[in-house]
Amino acid sequence: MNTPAPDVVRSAYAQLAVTDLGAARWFWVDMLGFHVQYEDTNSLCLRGTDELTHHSLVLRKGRIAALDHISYRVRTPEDVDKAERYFNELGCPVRRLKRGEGTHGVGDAVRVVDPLGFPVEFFHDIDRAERLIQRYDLHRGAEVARLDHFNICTPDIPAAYAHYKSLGFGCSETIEGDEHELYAAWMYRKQTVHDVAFTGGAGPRLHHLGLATHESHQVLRTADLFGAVRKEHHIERGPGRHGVSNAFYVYLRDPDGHRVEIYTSDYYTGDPGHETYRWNVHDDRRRDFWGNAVIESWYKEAAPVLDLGGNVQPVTENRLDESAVRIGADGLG
Ligand code: 4SX
Ligand code: FE2
Ligand code: CA
Repeated sequence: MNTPAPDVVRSAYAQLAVTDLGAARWFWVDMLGFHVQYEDTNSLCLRGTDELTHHSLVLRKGRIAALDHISYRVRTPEDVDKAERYFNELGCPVRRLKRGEGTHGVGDAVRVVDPLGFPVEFFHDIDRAERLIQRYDLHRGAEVARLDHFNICTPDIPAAYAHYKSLGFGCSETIEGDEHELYAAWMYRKQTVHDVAFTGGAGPRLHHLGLATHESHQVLRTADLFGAVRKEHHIERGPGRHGVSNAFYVYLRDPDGHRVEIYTSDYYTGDPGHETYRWNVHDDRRRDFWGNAVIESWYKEAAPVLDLGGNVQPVTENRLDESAVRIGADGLG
């Protein structure tokens, strides 16, 4: 394709449809410690302690629990035009939204259904927010600092890799079979392990949102907090240490089943020529560095995604099933 790709800065926010805004508020605000930046009867705009833009998570009331869209910030206003041309040229559904027509706090934006079937937004302009980094008096719960990444389920990992590669993303790590079949990949624009990662599975579906905390004790504290209020069933996997990314993690499910990862201590990827680190799918340490098994729900369950008209996108079944690999930390067998 000749049309230049937009210059993506980072994964910026996700908008989730939730069925009970009050229950979602308990989970994301009271337990995880997100700050409420804006609120009306149908939605909440939330941000972490380090975020200087209006929100990194939007919860809006919906009939079913689903991903409304993921959103990337681009470097300049002209990159929004580039995104519009780029996805038009790919033949994708594209919609331009002026300030006030889309999500609260966000300016001129383009929403597309990308070639993988995901609802994705690109914007540059967004309202600024007050610095809360040192407002320790306001930090609560898991003390989430910022959005780190999106993890999406797709049946065709090589196609997802190729699409994001053409959008200018680097690849920090992969999981590969003996013949280098691609089971999973972690790709970035900002200088961390990832802005987006692909999990093999029926798709398009949202696997999880990754939220960064500063320190590993906040991951442990998160698990302790859910145990303390007898809500331990919201803890799905971990705490543990990932092989891929080296991050310390715990996965939780919100009241609608949306999965979130509390994530900390990955590494810098910004040097030119940063090399991809390739894990073999049989390496027991790849998904949990201590070799703890991944549970089945983590592989199989994910949230539906919506199209630009708010309807659920149909899914395609996956090709390679990592959970069926007999040796390894996934150890379902
Ligand atoms: O399970 S993995 O160790 O492969 C992994 C999963 C690594 C980093 C992540 O953010 C993740 O969700
Ligand atoms: Fe993750
Ligand atoms: Ca094991």
